[in-house]
Amino acid sequence: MLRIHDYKGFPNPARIRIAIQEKGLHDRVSFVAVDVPAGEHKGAAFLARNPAGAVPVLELDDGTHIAECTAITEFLDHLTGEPVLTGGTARDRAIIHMMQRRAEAGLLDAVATYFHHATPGLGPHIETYQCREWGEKSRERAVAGMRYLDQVVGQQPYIAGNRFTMADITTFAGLLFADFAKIDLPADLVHLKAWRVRVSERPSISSL
Ligand SMILES: N[C@@H](CCC(=O)N[C@@H](CS)C(=O)NCC(=O)O)C(=O)O
Repeated sequence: MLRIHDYKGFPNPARIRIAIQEKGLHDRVSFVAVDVPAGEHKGAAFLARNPAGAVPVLELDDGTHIAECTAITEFLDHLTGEPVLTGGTARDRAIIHMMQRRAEAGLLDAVATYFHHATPGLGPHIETYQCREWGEKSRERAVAGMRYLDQVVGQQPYIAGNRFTMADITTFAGLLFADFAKIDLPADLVHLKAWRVRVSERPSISSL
């Protein structure tokens, strides 16, 4: 049995929950709740699993711990069936990783930086260093990221091409986090809005 240490409802954990559903792996995974709002992820026991102090973390039967959603998604995608989320050919894999990283750095992580630096974030017991200016700048970066991704899905059905992949999952989680942090999707980004409606209908996402 694989164990996922996470906190249900948070955006990065959502990435892995979507990947598990897409791959039909729900029967092979159990979830271990980490009390992130209480700061459990910054305690010694959790830091031994992931020194970055962040969820999700995948724990294998042999005790190996794998952090970072891209790495966990790679593992899950190769565990069973075709690697549909991370690509089968060198070209597809490269494009999916490139687009995933653009969505991650340009949207999801930018929203996270705004949330942790320019809002109360997870509270003073966790947000021990805040730089408001960098937080506000990151909000602008997140909106620029939305604009870029809107152009992308104006030209092709999904973020990395013609199929739903890990890059779509990262983008969806970025928009989820933007809602939570109260960064509105600008009204004129009609392509990204339509894409979001479409991917939200996937069982992996509608069942979140
Ligand atoms: N790059 C990491 C990001 C993980 C991350 O930041 N997770 C958030 C939850 S959405 C977290 O644990 N935050 C706790 C904190 O910032 O104190 C990944 O891909 O897994």
